[in-house]
Amino acid sequence: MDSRRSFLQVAAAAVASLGGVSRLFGTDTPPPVGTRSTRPKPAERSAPAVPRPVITPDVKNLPFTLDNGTKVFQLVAEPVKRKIAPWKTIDCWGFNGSCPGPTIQVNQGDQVRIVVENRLPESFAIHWHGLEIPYAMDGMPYLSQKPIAPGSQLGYEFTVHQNGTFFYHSHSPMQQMMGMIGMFILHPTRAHAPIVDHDFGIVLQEWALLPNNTVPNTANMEWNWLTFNGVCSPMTTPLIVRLGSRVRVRFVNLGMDHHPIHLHGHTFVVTGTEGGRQPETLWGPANTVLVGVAQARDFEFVANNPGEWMLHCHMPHHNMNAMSDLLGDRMMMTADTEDSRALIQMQTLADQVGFQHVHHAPITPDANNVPGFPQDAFMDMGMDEVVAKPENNGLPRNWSAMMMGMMTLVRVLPPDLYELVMKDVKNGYTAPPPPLGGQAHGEHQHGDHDHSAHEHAEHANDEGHRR
Ligand SMILES: [Cu+2]
Repeated sequence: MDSRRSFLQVAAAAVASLGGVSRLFGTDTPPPVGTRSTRPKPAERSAPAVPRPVITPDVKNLPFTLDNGTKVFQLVAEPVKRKIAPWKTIDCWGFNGSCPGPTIQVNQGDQVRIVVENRLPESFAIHWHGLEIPYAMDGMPYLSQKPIAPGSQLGYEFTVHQNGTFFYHSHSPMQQMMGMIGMFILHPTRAHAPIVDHDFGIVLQEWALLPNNTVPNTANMEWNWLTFNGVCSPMTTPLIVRLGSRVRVRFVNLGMDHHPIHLHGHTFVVTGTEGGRQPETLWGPANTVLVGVAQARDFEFVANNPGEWMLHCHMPHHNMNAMSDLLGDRMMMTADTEDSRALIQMQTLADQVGFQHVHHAPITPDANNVPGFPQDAFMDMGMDEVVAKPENNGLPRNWSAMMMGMMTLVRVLPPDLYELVMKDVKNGYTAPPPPLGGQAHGEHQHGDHDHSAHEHAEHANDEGHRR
């Protein structure tokens, strides 16, 4: 049996079984859960230490050429169309066709030249956030330089002597809120101990988008679309890690709000800030880290607990989309409505994208008579097919139903499954999501609003919903 088949069989069996994903990992020899291993073993301290490249899911790296030892990057500021959700493409600004801009990765001690070209309709300058570089390179319009006019370019050149998680951004506030930010990773000359096996970076952004409008309202003070690396969950690409590995995740925030980032199932230590590596004496245990505006936070943990773990901003409205009342008519009503009306809204959305609206979790027969209903009942909207990609292979059916806004998964996979998923990623193989459970599902559309709440509840139970 080839490995692809065996993986799919394992995954399908796991999804079919009650308890779903826990079966995927087996229970014979559970690894130690909750153990903190922040102290490196002696062997790790002396190991050869070339830092691993950082992976920024859904955002590419900026390539460079070498000019007599100088790393030369071409950074192009331009309008970008970014699909932030399957039914929402926005007109933002970014770099090299990407928002956030592509990730720049260099090594401590590198001589770097970044040629910045302006293809925007207005002038701008670029600031290297946190970098200790000559004043002339600081990117302050009218102070350290003239603004870069549309159609022109400017080279910034400096030597990096720091290491850590930094970012670059336009120094003009409205341009920032149009998306003009990117990660700038400065790798240390030797990897920090304990050495990490996986290193990820995520840019936090929020957007104010009026209904049926594609241009962010940069002057707004409330936000209705929240993104990790430019996409809302479930479009976010999961972080795939091997069970037992040490993982670093880096966050940067250039928005108008703070984001308490929370990881399920593990305890981490904050090992770095926007100022670089923190001394080990400051590594207190945590599972949530507040990433304030203009800040960076790195945290590390040992992925010793197998599962599909959520990593998300814990601000309730930040792990949802389209929640704020930007016009008189709310996009999603959470009060003064009832089940069938709420479901029509969701079905309308599902029809736009072209996916089947999977039925929501069970509700009581008298739900419509309970003040406050519905709250989250109508919001689960599985769209596994629409967001299918190799990194999602093997996830249980309808996994995407409650994934929204600033959210992703850390998939802590045992070695065999890890290898299979990574092989799929390498080969670009997307497994078809498992079929919907229950019969006659396809005929049961939410557009039929004469279904009673009782029928809803029964049907949801038929599907063997996980919740
Ligand atoms: Cu948040």
